[in-house]
Amino acid sequence: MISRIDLRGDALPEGSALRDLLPRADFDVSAALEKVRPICEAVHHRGDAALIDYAEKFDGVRLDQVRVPAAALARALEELDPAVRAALEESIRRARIVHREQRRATHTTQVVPGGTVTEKWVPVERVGLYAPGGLSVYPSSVIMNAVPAQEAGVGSMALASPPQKEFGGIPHPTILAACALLGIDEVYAAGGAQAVAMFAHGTETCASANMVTGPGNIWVAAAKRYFTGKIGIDAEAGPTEIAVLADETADPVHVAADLISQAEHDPLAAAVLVTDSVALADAVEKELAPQVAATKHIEDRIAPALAGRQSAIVLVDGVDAGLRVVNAYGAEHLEIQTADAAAVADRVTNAGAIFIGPWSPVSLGDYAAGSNHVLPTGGCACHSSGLSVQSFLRGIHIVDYSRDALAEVAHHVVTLAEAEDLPAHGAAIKARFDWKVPSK
Ligand code: HSO
Ligand code: ZN
Repeated sequence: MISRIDLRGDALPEGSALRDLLPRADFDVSAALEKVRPICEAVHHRGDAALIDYAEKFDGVRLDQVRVPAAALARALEELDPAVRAALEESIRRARIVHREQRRATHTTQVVPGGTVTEKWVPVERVGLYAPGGLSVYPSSVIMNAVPAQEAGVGSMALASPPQKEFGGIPHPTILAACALLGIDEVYAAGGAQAVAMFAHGTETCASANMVTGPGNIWVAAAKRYFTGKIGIDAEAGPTEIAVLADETADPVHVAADLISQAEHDPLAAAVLVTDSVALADAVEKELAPQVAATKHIEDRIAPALAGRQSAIVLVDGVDAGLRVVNAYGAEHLEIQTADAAAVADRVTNAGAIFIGPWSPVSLGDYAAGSNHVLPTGGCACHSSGLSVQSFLRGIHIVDYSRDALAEVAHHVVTLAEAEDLPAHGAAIKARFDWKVPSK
């Protein structure tokens, strides 16, 4: 059901050589780029008409309009199961507690007397949020995208999600209900690359956005890449990943359940156990079969995800070697199920999010820890972080120097301008001092 990679015995290789030994899914966004190009161009040139045509082609439903009427949002909230509503509200409440504290204050640094640089943090003006509607209808992801944007102070936010034939062409009702709970009233029935194009260019009914965030399939990732530079994006989210670093103290029942929990997302999802305990590896493997058999999405997602080349049990010599492996891997989610788990977690340098000990499973973080579940995949945790308030802010430097403060540094500016053969730069300084640069 899951393969083994035995890294015991020999010394572990360094850096990317180690990473090459570890399992990972293929997620070739560049190959999808050419396919999304005509879609992006059609939405640019034909606007709503193109969106309506693509809804018919890809989602099998002919829309009268792309904008979802307010009444549909209100109805979705009214008809939402009260227990789901309570859980979503708690998830929103906890996410707000964490993300509110990520706000950044304006900060002024006095560089020299009379010379200051202030950094002020300004939210992106308008954000387009994407919520998938295929394998994954995740109102929790609407929360994880919207809350940091709202706490950052983003003034305008719209959401797009594919039209669902069985609901008469509106997006899935739980997505609409989540929007209503979050106060998002601008919602569009548009999916895939065409939804990203709608936000990037704007159409007759949807104003263009400065940034597009949210999970999606490979077409959404390719469209995000296509528009990068024109708009900001969160990340090109690939298939989800869980790595568990565990020793003989871990409970194999928990470890197996947690590996399966993320395999449930996608046949390309990755579940990786890194352990120095053969006894634990055997026990987890024994646990997997009955636990998989007892769950729902077996054939279509969990079994292929666990059997895929992206998943494995990796055997190592000790927790230190395990740390080297998980740091080379850079998992989206990393659980530490070892003795003294907090101290081990302290030594992790590459991960999207870390979950410490037996009572902090990834599922908790997916829904209700307060942390964000939009996290870097595919090893991007080695250079990027998950979604946060910071993702929606721009830091703007404000330079304010007095005459004396400029005079004090003028000769250095002129010298560097001359060294770069840019005399007009120096002239802009000299002109302010009657062309006689004060010397120090
Ligand atoms: N584990 C996914 C998020 C999610 N899980 C949504 C359940 N619903 C990526 O972090
Ligand atoms: Zn999940």
